[in-house]
Amino acid sequence: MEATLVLIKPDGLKRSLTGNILTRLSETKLEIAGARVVRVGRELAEKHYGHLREKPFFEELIRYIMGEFHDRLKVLALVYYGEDAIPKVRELAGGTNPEEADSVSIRGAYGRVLTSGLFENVIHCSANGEEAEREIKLWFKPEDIIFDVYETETVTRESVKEVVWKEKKE
Ligand code: DAT
Ligand code: MG
Repeated sequence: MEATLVLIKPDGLKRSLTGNILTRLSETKLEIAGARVVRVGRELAEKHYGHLREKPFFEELIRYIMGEFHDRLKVLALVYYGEDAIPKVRELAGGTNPEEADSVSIRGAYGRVLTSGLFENVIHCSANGEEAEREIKLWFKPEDIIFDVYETETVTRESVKEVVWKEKKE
């Protein structure tokens, strides 16, 4: 059993593809173990795509995942869990370049290539176990996932500031 990270990217959200994508992913029979709507700041974006820092399309990729091209400043982040979760989702997602991806795959059906050359490919999914662990730990806290997909520990922190719901005064 393994976990994989899926992101529905800003183009997927803007074009109302969430339902279609989740339906396609349900074909895998994998379990959704976590889900968050996330506003992606530059720091998170650059960490997520850190392995592509040297690529000529890096800056555009960062702005894309931050939602700057689709006036949707968010992504939907999901953790799928189950047997062979990583290759199952990868296969359904299709190749990185949507023009070369299998036409029945999610990226093949819904992705496109911009004139700049950037691949707007609708979803992200982890490529292998090592990346899945790094990415899931970047996007999720242990408490946001319904089971411990990786080892956890309990630490006590003094004077950590936390935003909580304001109590209503009757
Ligand atoms: P994947 O998303 O399939 O794991 P990746 O990790 O190599 O692929 O790249 C991350 C994203 O960067 C990818 O989804 C789209 C963009 N990208 C990758 N290679 C590209 C290229 N040659 N030209 C334009 N965009 C590219
Ligand atoms: Mg990748």
